[in-house]
Amino acid sequence: MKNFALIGAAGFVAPRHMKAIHDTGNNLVAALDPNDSVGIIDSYFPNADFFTEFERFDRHLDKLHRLNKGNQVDYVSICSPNYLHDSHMRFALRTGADAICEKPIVLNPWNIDGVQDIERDTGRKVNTILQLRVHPSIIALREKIQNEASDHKHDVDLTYITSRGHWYTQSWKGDVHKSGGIATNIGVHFYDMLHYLFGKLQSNVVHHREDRCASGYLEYEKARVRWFLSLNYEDVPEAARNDGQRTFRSITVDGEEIEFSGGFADLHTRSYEGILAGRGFGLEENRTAIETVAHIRDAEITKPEGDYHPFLK
Ligand code: NAD
Ligand code: HP7
Repeated sequence: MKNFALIGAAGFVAPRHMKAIHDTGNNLVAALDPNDSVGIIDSYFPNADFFTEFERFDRHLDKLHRLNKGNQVDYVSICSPNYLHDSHMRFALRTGADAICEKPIVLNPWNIDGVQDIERDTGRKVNTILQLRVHPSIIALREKIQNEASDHKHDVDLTYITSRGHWYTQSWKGDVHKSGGIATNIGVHFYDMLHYLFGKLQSNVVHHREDRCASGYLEYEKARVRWFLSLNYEDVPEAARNDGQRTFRSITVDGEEIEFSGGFADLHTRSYEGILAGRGFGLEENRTAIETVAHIRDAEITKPEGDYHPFLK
């Protein structure tokens, strides 16, 4: 049984980490969050220690590491806002633990280099949560593409609409300096997935970019991709809205729909299983996705001419 500590325990995604730690048969020994609304811990680990101050959390983990052999923390799970990830990963590694860090692992590619230095210094490892890589439909599609005899490029349309209310823009998620913006905070999942499926990134053009919606064109070794990403309920297609849906996720490959909108439950637990078995995705595996989002954040907007997504009115 491994010991875990958790940073960002009061947030939206933290319970998925608590469940994954619990369901893989491990123990949460300590949690940190400046916000003390963390009663959810009792549902999984009623004996976990909780800290609202970083310094007390640090002292506690240090004691476990140095004085309490056998009880040291093996993994620090990081669920804090995106711009704090690199700092929290450094803390985890220096504490003598491996890190399991939420996406996006960092905001800019050069942040990866800095954390890699600490990995080398400490001999510890960073793992990331990129749960689409463990989604059964995506794994099946990857195998199919890898077994193809020819190297032709597929035509892919990716539409990812996940409605968020006004709160989103007011929170750290709506602040580009803290979240990286919509393409970094939400889109990173599918840019990573596209790279995982279709190989090296060759071209990255942005047609539209604002706080709640972005769109563009990406070309990979094995695909040409028109993508559209939105947080606006009005962008959910009418038929889906009439079915009561607030989320619309679609990938078509050469006009054929890949069923992947279901199957999102429990992907954190699947990710933890892989990490615990030594198959976690590390810093280097994140580089393409982080380069992609950093470019989308700052790229000049190109006037759409040919390859723009049909939802871009
Ligand atoms: P959130 O705002 O709900 O939670 C973040 C938590 O971090 C808050 O409780 C906040 O108090 C805490 N926090 C802020 N500063 C801190 C600090 N210095 N030290 C410790 N804790 C601090 O956000 P969220 O939606 O839970 O997102 C957390 C992370 O998880 C982000 O990186 C986000 O991108 C990622 N996320 C991933 C998925 C996924 O599908 N993989 C889903 C949601 C969020
Ligand atoms: N929701 C909240 O109540 N609070 C939140 O902070 C977020 C959502 P889904 P996930 O928004 O930051 C996705 O779209 O898949 C509500 C991204 N992950 O299924 O869990 C929301 O209004 C993630 O990387 O959300 O998370 C819905 O009612 C990103 O950080 C419900 O929760 C996160 O949005 C479920 O919403 C975010 C993927 O797209 C895989």
